[in-house]
Amino acid sequence: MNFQLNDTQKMMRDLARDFATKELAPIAAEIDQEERIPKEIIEKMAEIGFTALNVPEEYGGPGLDTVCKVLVVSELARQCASTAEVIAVHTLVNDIFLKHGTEAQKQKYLTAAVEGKIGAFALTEAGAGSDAAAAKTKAVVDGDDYVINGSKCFISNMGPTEGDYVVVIALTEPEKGVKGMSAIVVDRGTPGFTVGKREEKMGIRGADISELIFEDCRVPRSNLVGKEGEGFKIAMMALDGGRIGMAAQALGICEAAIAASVKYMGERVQFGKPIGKNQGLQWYLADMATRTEAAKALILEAAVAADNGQPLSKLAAMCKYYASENAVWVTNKALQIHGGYGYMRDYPIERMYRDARIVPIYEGTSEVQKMVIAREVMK
Ligand code: COS
Repeated sequence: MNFQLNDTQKMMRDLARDFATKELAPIAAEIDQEERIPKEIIEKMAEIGFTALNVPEEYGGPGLDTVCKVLVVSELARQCASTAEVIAVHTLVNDIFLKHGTEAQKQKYLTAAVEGKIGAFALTEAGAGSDAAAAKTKAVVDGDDYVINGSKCFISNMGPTEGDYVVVIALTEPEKGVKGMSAIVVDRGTPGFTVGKREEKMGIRGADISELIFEDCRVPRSNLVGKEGEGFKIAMMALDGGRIGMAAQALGICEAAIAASVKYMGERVQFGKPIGKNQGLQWYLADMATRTEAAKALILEAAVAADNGQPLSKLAAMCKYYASENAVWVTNKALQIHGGYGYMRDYPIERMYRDARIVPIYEGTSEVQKMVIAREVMK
């Protein structure tokens, strides 16, 4: 497979690298400690097109491909995994409207994305994590409206004041189970929709992850995204694409951890020589680099498949599984290379280690990815 980047892809990678180095690197530790991404960062990302990466030109976006998304998300994650998470999830939401939205929804939400509004996607519930089909939130038809009742948890891109709209997966025909689920968009501020607890997390602390509560939340039936009963499939298709974004986040964290390790191995002197002279640590580095390069190849293969409209589930699950487990492994090794200093907040490796730990969990655990992969392999 040819992974030669075209000029647009190179330009987006360089743009993201430049932005992340200048705007995110100086405040990444602060974002982590304050548990907040400054509003100006989102505004600046909107200005250079990162909130609308996959929005077509007719709606005011650059209409970029999945490879560009991978490059941008991984470059952001090199400096700040929280910020990368916002763009990865938001791009997934754009994708839902692109693939399933009505023209009016595209006009409204894709244009909003260009302006820097941020979207969320709500599938998970307290009793429906890996078993997404067990979701209980209901949307009952009442005249021209849906009335939504239920709650969602661990929802990215929705905070006390951040996040502008959310695509909610709810049962419109509960008796049909998974085939009775529908996707419905709800705007912040809709009566009956409140953002509950913002989670206090181990890593990606700058990113909003919250509980969403729907109490007799009334939205017009025109807020249905796709057809009634297609919600679960829409969610699964969105997650296929989303998982490539999460894998890209993992990749960026790995690349940053490797760079930090190389730097530290050159600086740190023990037993009268830089620790990088020790073959044991060089072998750590060799494994970290090899595995990360393999993850990158798998991610790019999945991204190219997405762009070519090829079947995605298996490759998306493989790259998410491999890259996310690798991020935990690589940051663990990088922390070990840093020794006691790696455990301290003075060095960014401590944050990378915590940030990496979520990736094998969200948008489908590694165990779910293996279910998906095995099912596809056995077909
Ligand atoms: N694309 C399109 N359709 C899909 C699909 C995909 N990737 N995956 C499943 N479907 C369809 C199936 O084809 C099936 O429809 P048909 O009966 O018409 O064929 C339907 O959806 C149900 O699929 P399945 O029987 O595989 O559902 P399961 O309940 O067994 O669940 C898993 C499958 C485990 C893969 C799913 O629940 C999952 O991904 N869980 C993790 C959820 C997750 O990632 N959550 C993270 C948070 S997101 S906010």
